[in-house]
Amino acid sequence: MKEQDIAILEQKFQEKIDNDIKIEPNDWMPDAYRNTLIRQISQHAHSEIVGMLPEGNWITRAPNLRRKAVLLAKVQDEAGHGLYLYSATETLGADREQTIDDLHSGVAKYSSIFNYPTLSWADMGAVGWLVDGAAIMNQVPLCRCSYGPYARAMVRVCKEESFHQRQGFEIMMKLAAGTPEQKEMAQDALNRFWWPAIMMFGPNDAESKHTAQSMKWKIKRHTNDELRQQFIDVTVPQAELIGLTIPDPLLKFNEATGHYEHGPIDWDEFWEVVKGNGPCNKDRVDARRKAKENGLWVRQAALAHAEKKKLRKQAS
Ligand code: FAQ
Repeated sequence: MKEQDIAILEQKFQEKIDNDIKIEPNDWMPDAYRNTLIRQISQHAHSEIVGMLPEGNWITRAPNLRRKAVLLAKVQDEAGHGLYLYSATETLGADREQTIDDLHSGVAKYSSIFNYPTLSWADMGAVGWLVDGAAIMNQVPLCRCSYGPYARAMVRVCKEESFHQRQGFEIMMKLAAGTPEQKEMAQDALNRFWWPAIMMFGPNDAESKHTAQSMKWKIKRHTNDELRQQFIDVTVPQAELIGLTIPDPLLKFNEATGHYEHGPIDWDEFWEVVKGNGPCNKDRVDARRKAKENGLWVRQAALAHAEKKKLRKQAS
């Protein structure tokens, strides 16, 4: 295609975006837009799937049947989210197996938060309250993403995440109102998960290499720092309500701006975790790699069954 023709297509594409018309799989789109979406959506899918591991760790040890059933359902929801998102990457022409192999080989990223261990039952509360809470803050605007299949997948995902956030908060609320040991457990979980949850929103705006372009394409509707601030503003009063302390001595409410100001974020820790050097990176990727290897016979059996069914149908 001539350069001039591409320029016209790009202009029409941007006009559609500026007018809030969704881009659908068969529409023309610039390669860079397609690649940005494949990168973000596949990393999002990997996060959902790897995100099952820290909570899956507690299913067999949930304190009662009700908690076990709820946690099991939540972890299963995360698997569903991963599957919608892998399907969304396929609408862009990505090969699902390749994207999964990219996770296993370390080429593709997934959210830094899932490289922290879940050491106590209270961590199930902290993950639901803070991690799902941060995920919703980031994902509600994605329901208005310019790419149709991603935006539509996010509508259901957000409904489920909001249930997850409430179940996490309810665990924390109960523990915080329990015995001194239970309250201490809840506080300890908050101490360990607060800063990693703050980091989930990604590098600060000055360091974020993709935000400007992604906002122009309306893939992202807010910057990383805007969403991080919204999350802090919403979450601090929730902690106060249940009598827990945010582990940030510099946190203070600014009457003039109506926002909380927070202490410095340890970006060295964030980048170390993103690079693969967090406390659980190796375990997480190993677990996913093993799941693929151990599930090979199931995939082969399903394919053989489908093939047999097809042959039987052709013969009849
Ligand atoms: N961890 O230029 P930016 C969940 C990377 S789902 C690791 O700002 P962008 C559900 C980034 O990829 C949680 N890497 O990038 C659940 C880029 O590297 P690249 C996941 C990170 O894309 C709950 C580089 O840094 N949510 O929790 C992180 O514009 C409970 C520069 O960054 C999504 O994926 C990080 N935290 O903004 C499941 C939502 N942050 O790719 C189980 C969709 C940044 O060039 C239990 N994604 N990086 O090699 C997004 O909204 C965006 O991709 C951001 C990053 C905001 C994550």
